[in-house]
Amino acid sequence: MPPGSERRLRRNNRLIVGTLAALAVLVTAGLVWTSSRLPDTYSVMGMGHAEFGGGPADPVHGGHAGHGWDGPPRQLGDRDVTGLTGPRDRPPDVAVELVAARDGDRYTLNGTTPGPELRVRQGDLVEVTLVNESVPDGVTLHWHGVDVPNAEDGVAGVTQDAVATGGSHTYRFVAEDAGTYWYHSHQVSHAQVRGGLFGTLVVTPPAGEAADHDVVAAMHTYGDGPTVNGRDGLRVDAAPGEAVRLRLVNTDNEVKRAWTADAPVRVLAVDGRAVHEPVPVTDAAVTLPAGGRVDLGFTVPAAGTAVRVELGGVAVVTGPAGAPDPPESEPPAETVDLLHYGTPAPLGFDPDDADRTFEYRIGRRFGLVDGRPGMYWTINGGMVPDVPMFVVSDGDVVRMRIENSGADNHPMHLHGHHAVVLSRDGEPATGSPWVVDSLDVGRDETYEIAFVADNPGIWLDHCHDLSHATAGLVAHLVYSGVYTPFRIGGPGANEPE
Ligand SMILES: [Cu+2]
Repeated sequence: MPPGSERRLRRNNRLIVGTLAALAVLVTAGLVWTSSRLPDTYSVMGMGHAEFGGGPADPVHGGHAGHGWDGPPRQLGDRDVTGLTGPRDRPPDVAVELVAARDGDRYTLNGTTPGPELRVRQGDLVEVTLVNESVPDGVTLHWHGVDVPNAEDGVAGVTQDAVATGGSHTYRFVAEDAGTYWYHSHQVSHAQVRGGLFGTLVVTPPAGEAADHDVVAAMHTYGDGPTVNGRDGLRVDAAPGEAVRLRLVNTDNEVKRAWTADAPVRVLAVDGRAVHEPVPVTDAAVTLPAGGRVDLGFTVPAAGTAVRVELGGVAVVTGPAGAPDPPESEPPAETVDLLHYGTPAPLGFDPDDADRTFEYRIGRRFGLVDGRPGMYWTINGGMVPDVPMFVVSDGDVVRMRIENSGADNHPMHLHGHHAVVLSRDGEPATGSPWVVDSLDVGRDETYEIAFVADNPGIWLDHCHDLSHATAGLVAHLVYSGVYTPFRIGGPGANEPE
């Protein structure tokens, strides 16, 4: 062989090897990309991996690892979500129609945002008919903090199909627990909630317990800054000596603080659950996680001055008509620590005798989801769709340790249940039972919570910073034997986050 052709051959070989290597990289990247693609439609029943928390496994949710999750579940459960409804066999005590509409980035219910304030009495059977007039992506209503039966929970693709334009859906539930709640769409919620598709819901206690003034204040940021009930401030006329219950609702994605320099306040309730023996505090703020509620109690000063409750850029002023607005006050350095506020009371169950114990460890890393590279949240090390499905049985006492090692806070919201906070960073709770449905887990914080699994269904357990939820911070709690026929995507174009 002439020396020149040997060189050419070596060159050609190098070229072939180089081409094959480049091809291998491309094919690998392509496979990774393809395997990260989410199916157009899938069931949350089949996604991720089941965790049993030390309790018995369940054949319906038997430890699968994401294989075939775009197909039907391996075995149908004996309890279909659609059967887990509120009472259908008697007339409602309260019937409301809410008509959803979209105009640009703004969403309304019955022409307003927030939607109408719903006030019902404890024990009422509530019927709400949601009509979608003009929201192209479809809508649902989730009753945030109300432990409704699963079929009434309003999560697109999990408990129902999103209501398409021109359609309607009727929700029915008994308002069993007095307290402050809110409702919002759980379809494309990161856009719809921020854009205004929400309202407040108050369940009033039996007569005799009411304050002289019972006021709801929804704290919401639209495109153009903070508002209270959609306005730039709220004024309530109240005489000296009168008692006020101010129900704060944080409908934003960020944690909020509220405070006043004008009167001692008591934290009467958190997330719709009464605080036991709340003491008056001065010079301390209360915090509200995204989605959380706090009821403040105070008395209009005998001197006839007004009380200005600061909500961060907006305020609620309560006082005699004509009394001047108090000046704005600086945020106090102190914050009411609910871990030690109020006094203990029986929980009604023993968290030390748990049937299941789960970890909910939140992290963050680079990855591909649905072919899109980016930073994504992880739960127990897995990235969506490889997130845990926490499996419980009816009546279980459940403990959960929520650990946040990320650089951001996460307002964790468990649907369908209230949980009691046991500890933060190992420090035990010593005050009133601190009962929540929305708990802000700050950066590098760890909380232990416990609850009783007393509401069968399949429930979201997710971050209520809805921009985090869209980036994968969503897991599910499922009861043994429960099955949902609904699917993410599909004919309903369901997209809960
Ligand atoms: Cu978050």
